[in-house]
Amino acid sequence: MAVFSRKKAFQERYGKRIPPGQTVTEKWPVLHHGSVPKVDLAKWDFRVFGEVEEELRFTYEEFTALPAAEVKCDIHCVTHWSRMDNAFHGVSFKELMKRVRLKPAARFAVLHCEQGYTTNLPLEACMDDDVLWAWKHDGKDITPEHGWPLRLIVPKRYFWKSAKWVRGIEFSAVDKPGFWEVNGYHNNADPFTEERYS
Ligand SMILES: Nc1nc2c(c(=O)[nH]1)N[C@H]1C(S)=C(S)[C@@H](COP(=O)(O)O)O[C@H]1N2
Ligand SMILES: [Mo]
Repeated sequence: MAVFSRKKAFQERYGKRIPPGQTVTEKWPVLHHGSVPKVDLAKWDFRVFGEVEEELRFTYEEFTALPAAEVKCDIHCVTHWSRMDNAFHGVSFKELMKRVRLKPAARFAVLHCEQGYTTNLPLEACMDDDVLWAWKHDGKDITPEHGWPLRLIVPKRYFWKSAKWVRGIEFSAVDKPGFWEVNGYHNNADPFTEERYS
């Protein structure tokens, strides 16, 4: 009964913002493959490479000094939970791209993370206004298990596309399915059409 009425209350509050097959939670579950990396900010860098005229490298200080942006968004995990109204702070994808000179062949992005995790996105999905390189959530530093010191946030896709502990982006002429994408998850990952598994 309690569960049912909570569900109804969320449905009334958020309506069509809840994708099919999702249940709203106020907690923030932790999900990933492998262990939480120990990150030394002095050695940390962020690399831009692949189909670019010139490779770029940022230290943490340089990256976090780029013009900041806030994104308010809902998180939808393929394991059926959604967390509504998250406030992330960081640098927008578009802001970073002002510094990147792409080669004409670049059509896809591969996010490269600590410990070899990757995920892939079409470039145009990355260029959405709500895509953010984030290090704060609801006013506080993102915790290490949620991806500190830097994670990508891609609100319009299931959350496995939101790479934690990200260390670089590769631009590519061809799509390169990432860790979960080669392990049975859908390549596109739109929560509203339930693109969960391939
Ligand atoms: N580097 C890295 N990022 C990752 C993952 C991972 O295994 N490694 N898992 C993804 C998956 S499957 C999910 S559901 C979300 C979970 O993010 P959260 O733990 O902050 O909820 O992170 C995504 N980002
Ligand atoms: Mo996930």
